[in-house]
Amino acid sequence: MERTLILLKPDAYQRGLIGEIVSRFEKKGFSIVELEMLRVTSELAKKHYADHVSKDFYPSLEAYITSAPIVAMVLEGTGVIASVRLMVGVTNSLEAAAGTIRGDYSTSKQQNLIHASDCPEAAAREITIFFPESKYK
Ligand code: 3AN
Repeated sequence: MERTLILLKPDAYQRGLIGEIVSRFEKKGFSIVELEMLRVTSELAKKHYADHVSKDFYPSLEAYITSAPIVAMVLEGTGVIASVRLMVGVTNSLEAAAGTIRGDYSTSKQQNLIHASDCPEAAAREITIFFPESKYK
């Protein structure tokens, strides 16, 4: 069974959208197999965003992701990685289609509410970072 890592980022927490977003995935029919609220540290941010650490937007990305609690979860289901990416919408929320999470609830490219793994290799890497003890790695 395929799995993906989801992060509901600080703006989702601060805007009271955690329940709304979790509910979309439950109604779609995916299973939540791990779920935890945590505060991302600078060290954890650098691990998760290893591909972005050298980019000019990284300092503000780290400041954002460490600014308030997040909710990390692992969703399971057939085709869950690609399907969740469709439900999330493209990175720039202004361009995200209506009906997607970013398209419906965000106007920002950086404060875009949610992260979802983009391929099986990323999912395995990211699940290990956020749930090192998980049997679903
Ligand atoms: P996605 O989350 O859509 O997979 P990635 O992995 O390319 O997007 O980027 C990770 C995160 O970095 C994004 N969710 C966003 O918060 C931030 N980000 C990406 N590109 C930019 C950019 N050009 N300017 C500011 N923030 C960015």
